[in-house]
Amino acid sequence: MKIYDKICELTQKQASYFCLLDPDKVSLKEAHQRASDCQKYGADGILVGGSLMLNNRFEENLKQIKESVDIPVIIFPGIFNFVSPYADALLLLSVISSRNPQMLIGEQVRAAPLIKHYNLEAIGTAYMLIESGNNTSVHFMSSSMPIPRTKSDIAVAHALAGEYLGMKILYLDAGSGAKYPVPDDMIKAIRQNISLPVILGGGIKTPEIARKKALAGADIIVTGDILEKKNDPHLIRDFADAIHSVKRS
Ligand code: 1GP
Repeated sequence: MKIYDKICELTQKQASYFCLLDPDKVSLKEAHQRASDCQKYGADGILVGGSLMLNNRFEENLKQIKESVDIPVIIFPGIFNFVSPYADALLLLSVISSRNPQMLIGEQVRAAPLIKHYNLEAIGTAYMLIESGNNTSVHFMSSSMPIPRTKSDIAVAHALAGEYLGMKILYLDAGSGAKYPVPDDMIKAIRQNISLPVILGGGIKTPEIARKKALAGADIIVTGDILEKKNDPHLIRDFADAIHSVKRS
């Protein structure tokens, strides 16, 4: 079964929880334990990636993560140096909130031949960056202006464009370590207008906030930064339980 189909199946029943592991922040020694904890404590999938690549551990790290779990391991590329065969799939992001051609199509053209070479499942993803109250790495690295947090109408227009362009998933991101996550009313407005699965991340600091975002209509909630800061695997369980309590049917 394709990972995309698994995601659709999973999110039709209840909201889902993905952990983000950034190879720049996870040492090779830690990779196995961190990934196993994600699965053991209830995550439905693992995203691997970040805005930069500060060392050459990415591929080895990804391989260890993949070998440690049965849940989907999906590359979440800040830049497309992150293409590797040691994953179940890759989110082929186009930063549709940007007007920077490199992030809209340039990076994807660089990545496409390797994706083909590795026969990797690429999931076309409409990625929208939302104002977060601080300057996150992805804001800076993508040289793009985020959508203002009070402008749900602009966000809906972008989301509709992503759906009409045939993208398969929408990723709403305030950026890793965001001061404020994507607002509930923006999520609700998008949910009322599009049918694509919605992934939401950036600045989700507590299970209660995660649950609220799922209730507002996000299908998959992602946490990265808070897990690194707290370094407590039981927090994964708390996030998973809070998110899974939001049923869809
Ligand atoms: C960042 O959406 C992810 O792109 C996760 O954000 O690291 O703030 O949880 P955090």
